[in-house]
Parts: sequence; C-alpha cells; structure tokens
Amino acid sequence: MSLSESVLNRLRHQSAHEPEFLQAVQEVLESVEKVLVKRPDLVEAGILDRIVEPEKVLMFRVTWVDDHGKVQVNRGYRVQFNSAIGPYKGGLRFHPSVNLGIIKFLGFEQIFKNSLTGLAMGGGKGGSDFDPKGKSEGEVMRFCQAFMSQLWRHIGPETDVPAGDIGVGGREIGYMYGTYRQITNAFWGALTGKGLTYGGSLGRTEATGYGLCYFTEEMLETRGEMVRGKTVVISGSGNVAIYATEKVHQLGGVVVALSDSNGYIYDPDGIDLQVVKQLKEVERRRIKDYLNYRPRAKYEEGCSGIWNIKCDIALPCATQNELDGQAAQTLVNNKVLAVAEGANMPCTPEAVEIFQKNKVLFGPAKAANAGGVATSGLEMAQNSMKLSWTFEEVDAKLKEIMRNIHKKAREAAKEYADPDDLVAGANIAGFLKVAEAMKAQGITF
Ligand code: NDP
Ligand code: 2IT
Repeated sequence: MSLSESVLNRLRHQSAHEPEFLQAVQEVLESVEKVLVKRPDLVEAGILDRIVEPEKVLMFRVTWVDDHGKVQVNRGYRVQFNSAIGPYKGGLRFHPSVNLGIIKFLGFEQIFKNSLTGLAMGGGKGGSDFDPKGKSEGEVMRFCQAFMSQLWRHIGPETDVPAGDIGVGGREIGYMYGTYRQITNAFWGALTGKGLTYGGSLGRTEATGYGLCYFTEEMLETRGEMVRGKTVVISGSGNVAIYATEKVHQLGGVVVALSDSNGYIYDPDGIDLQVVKQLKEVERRRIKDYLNYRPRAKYEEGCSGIWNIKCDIALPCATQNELDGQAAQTLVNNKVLAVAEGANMPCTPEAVEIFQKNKVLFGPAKAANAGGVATSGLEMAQNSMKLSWTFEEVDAKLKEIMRNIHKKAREAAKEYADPDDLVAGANIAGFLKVAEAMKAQGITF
C-alpha cells in the first residue's frame, strides 16, 4: 500500500462521518503521490500525516436572542488548519448545512489555495450552522456579535484572519468587526472583506468572480481561444456569481443563466446584471423574481437543470458537489470548451474525470477561485502599511496573481503529470511550498 493510501485509510476510519473532507483529501493525496516518490525527505518529515490533521479545531456555543425574545443557540467553528507559511486565513460560512466536516474540507483546500497565491497566508476556515435566510437585520447583527464575542480571542492580524464565504458578506463582516474592535480596544486588520470606510480594500468584493474570469482567459489562451463571443452558464447568484457575470460581460462573453438554491433563470438575451444586483445585493430576494423585470426570461425549479443549457463555458459558483457526473456528461455532449470552479469543490470527482477524459479545459477551485483570498492578502498588506491602493492597482495585482497561479499549476502539471491536468498541477504546486516550509521548521506540530 502506498503512503497516500495508508494515510487515507486511517482518515476514512477516523473521519468516516466527514465525506466532503475525505473527498478533498483524497484528491490532494492522489496528486502528490508522484512527488513523494522523488522526495523521501518529505516522507521522512511526516509531512503527509501532519498536513491532513488540523493544527487546532475550535468549536463553540453561540447564544443570541431572536426578535421574539427567544434564546437561540447555534454552533460556531474555526478550523486553524496550517500556519506553516503564514497566519491562518480563510472565510466564515453561515449556512444551515455547516458542520465540522464541511469546515475541515474548506480549511484543507484553503491551505493549498493560499499557497498558490504566492502570499504569506496559512489555511483556515470557520462558520456556523446559523441560517441568515428570513432573519431580520437585528437578528443578523445580534448573531454576528455573539459569534465574534466567542471567536475574537483566537484571531488577530498575525494569527488568524477570517473573511466572508456563503452567507457572510460585507454586512456580516461589518457587524463582526465592530464587536472585535469593541472587545480588543484596537483597530487591527483581523478580518478582510471590510467596508471601504473602515479598512477594506477596493476590489475585494469583485475579486473572486473577476479572478475566476482572468484564470479562465489564461486557460482558453492555451487553445487560442478567449471569453469574447462565448455563451456562459454560471450557477449561484451570490458574491462570486455576480462578479463573474460582470467580468464575463466586460470581456465580451454573454452569461445566459444564473441560479439560487430554489431554481435557475435562463435569459437568452443575456443576464441583466443590474436587476440581479438589485434583487440579491439590495433586496435579498429570490432569483425567480428576475422574471418580474425580464418577462422573456424563463425560470425552472431546482438548481441542477442549469447544466442542461448549452454553453461554451460553465462556471459553477454556488456550492460543493453541485455538478455531478451526469451534468458533466451533458455539458460535454453540448460541446463545452471550459469549466472553471468559482465555488469550492463544486464538481464531483466523477464530473472532473469526465471533463478531463474529454479534454475540456478544467480549472480547479484551488487555482481558479484563489483571487478572493489573494485580494484579502492585498487588504492585509494595505492595513499593515496603513494606506489604500486604487481599484486599478488592486485589479492589476489580482490579474498578475491569477496569471502566475495558472503558470505554476501548468508547470507542475507538466513536470509530474499531463500539462493540461491543472488539478494535479494546482495540488502539487500548492503542496510543495507548504511541505518545504513545514520541513524547514522542524518537527513542530
Ligand atoms: P453567497 O452566499 O454570496 O452566495 C451563495 C450562492 O450559492 C447563492 O446563490 C446561494 O443560493 C447558492 N447556494 C448556497 N448553498 C447552496 C446549496 N446548498 N445548494 C444550492 N445553491 C446554494 O456566497 P459566495 O458567492 O461568496 O460563495 C459561493 C461559493 O464560492 C462557495 O462555494 C464559496 O465557498 C466559494 N468562494 C467564495 C469566495 C468569496 O470570496 N466569497 C472565495 C472563494 C470561493 P441561496 O441564496 O438560495 O442560498
Ligand atoms: O474560499 C475562499 O477562498 C474564501 N471564502 C475567501 C477567503 C478569504 O480569506 O478571503
């Protein structure tokens, strides 16, 4: 049995109830197998056994009072996975599906994603099973305050720097930062994704979606193609989906579909993004309401049908395992050219295999959606220097970072696998930097 297999077997036993975590680990371990054959020093340093185990797992009670005066209890998490190359960094997810296994999978992925950005950020992730849907402003604020009143002692600008993810955007970061500042009596960049009036970076809101499109352009270029003139389907209609749509349109492509967890809209004339922004960012309504503004558009219940729409480029930007083998086969039958993951692990392993077998350009999440956390890294840099860069400066740096990530992943893929296998390339390039750092720092944790 190979080392990867034996580590995986142990985890299957210990973490049997964490399927998403096992899925994420299996993919990375399969990719780095070939590297370890050439690097007995990393094996000897126990890197594989160490890297799959979080440095620290925090679980805490979050108690708050709803609008009816009833006491509510949620569970809070922060998984501080790996700090070999920098302070823990990664988002907070508020969604009823959150459990320890989900946060561990996200924290594990974050280690390699952050490494690929080239910035000094370790991997971490957190969140809660709190469901922001249907809650009042006051309830969201009180929950965020209660959450941060527990988390604050574990984070800090040189220790752990959380940000947003599903269910956590500018509003929630604002409430959490207010509480953090109140308790610590300090104005530190201990969160990213902050508002522009209190230390946020221009371009952070747009960064994940824009970065995804820059990465897609890099992939397309290897086949002499570009986004211009292409039909694009994007799942989700949150932060990542909205700004991916904006950039596709700026690059001359046409986005024809978006979704939420209830269903999807199809607008053959191209999505009117102003309508979507108003519905989702301002009024917090359902994507179905798009039809009130664009009667020629169509709405279908259920989110998986979105992949039946014929497109040249598919950008899954909602959640994990939202695109399965069957959906992948449909996309292939419809001659999809490129698929890039805006969400974390949105494609199942079967889907990824189908794309790769059929030579579809495939951009894995760790590489393709790293623009968000990279720009969080730029926010941290600006906070440390106590200055702000212009939107154009941040965007130029983001573009350069995405180009470099694509280059690094391709080079590693060329060295150890097939040059088009960016899954292996991203995993290997991300892993090597962290593994070298762990080895160099001796047998610590
Ligand atoms: P948002 O909360 O802004 O939007 C999430 C979108 O996905 C919504 O449209 C939501 O629909 C949909 N969605 C969420 N959960 C499910 C589900 N279980 N089934 C179907 N649809 C679902 O989150 P983000 O846009 O920030 O995040 C989207 C993805 O991108 C996540 O995987 C996240 O981890 C990843 N990501 C985010 C980054 C960021 O900077 N924000 C950076 C890198 C990756 P509904 O409103 O109905 O729930
Ligand atoms: O998955 C991710 O990379 C994020 N949610 C962004 C994390 C961050 O720290 O900006």
